[in-house]
Amino acid sequence: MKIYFAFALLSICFQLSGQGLIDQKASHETKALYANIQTLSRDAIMFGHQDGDAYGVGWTALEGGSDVKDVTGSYPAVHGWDIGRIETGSKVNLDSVDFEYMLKCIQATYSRGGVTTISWHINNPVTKGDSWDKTPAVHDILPGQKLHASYVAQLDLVADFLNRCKSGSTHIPIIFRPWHEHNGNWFWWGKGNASEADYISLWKFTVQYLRDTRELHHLIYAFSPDASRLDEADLMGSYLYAYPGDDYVDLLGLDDYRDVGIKWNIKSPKKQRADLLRVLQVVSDHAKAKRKVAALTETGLESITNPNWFTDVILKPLKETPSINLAYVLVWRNDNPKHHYAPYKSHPSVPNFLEFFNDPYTLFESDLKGLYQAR
Ligand code: BMA
Repeated sequence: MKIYFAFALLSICFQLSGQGLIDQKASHETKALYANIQTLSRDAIMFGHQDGDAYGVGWTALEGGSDVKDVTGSYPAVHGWDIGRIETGSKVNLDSVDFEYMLKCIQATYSRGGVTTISWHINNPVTKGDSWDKTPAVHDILPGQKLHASYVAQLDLVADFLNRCKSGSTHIPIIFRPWHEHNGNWFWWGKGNASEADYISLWKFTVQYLRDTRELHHLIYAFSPDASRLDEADLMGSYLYAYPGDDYVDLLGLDDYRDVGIKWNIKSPKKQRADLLRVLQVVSDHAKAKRKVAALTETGLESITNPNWFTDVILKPLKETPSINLAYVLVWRNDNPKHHYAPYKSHPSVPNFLEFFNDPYTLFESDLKGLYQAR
């Protein structure tokens, strides 16, 4: 009897501590990562950077290179990549990152204890144009439709790459974030270019194919609407536009460039701060109610024109609002001096970024311990 109760208790504890993963066969490391980032989000946030290991301002494909590491001495905790163009058989992604190089970086990240997330700026399957080609295409690639077989062939290329994300015989857990910013109208899978029902079908098919058909069990699926298209009067309802359901999403994300100082937002910094916190509170609360993880999956101020951006716009507001619990905040890529979101050596925001780095609330790769081990 005692033993039975001990087991029951253990299983309840297990359920309470992050049983949100939609893949019942998720690998040990994937389950551990999910539970651990959920736990750490209670009093800290990991810092992430897109493409940061492949190039930065003034350099490209330098093994071990990273603007963030140059400035702080540590890699970011979260390493973002994009596999757009992999579906065409291209050897490089839409921003010229070599997929073999990407794979090596993903393996190196895992061996150091860091986290990898992957988005997918997939080309338009109807026109072969890029993601921003708005020609309707979602319906055509659904099961039973005329381009379905070619979509499956493309998904196979994605699955092949994800399947190669291994360290020895262990698959490296990946936060996979397809079909992002779908409530905006700028991508072919976005609102206005695809129906809500078709978007949901596409999401569900994609998950089922990768998880059940291709049997990939190292993926954490992230949903990430864009803040700029949410309805102020109905944040939660509009956030859940085209939500595929709790059985198809692990991580509730938000891409928010609007509330962090973007040029066209004429609201005062104080109002933007309030807007950012309000929407993140909704996402965080929703994740908690569903026992899932929340994150600020994309943000940044292009060229960091406010040198105190990292502490004033991100660190202080989040740290001062302990009810918002996010696993990570990821800033976009460092392409050139006019298009970069993390500092590089000699950038005026460096002292402020070091303050951000040194604050115990922010986690960089050097702060991470045992994320892939169950606690
Ligand atoms: C955008 C810009 C583009 C890039 C795309 C995908 O925000 O950075 O230059 O091609 O993301 O990474």
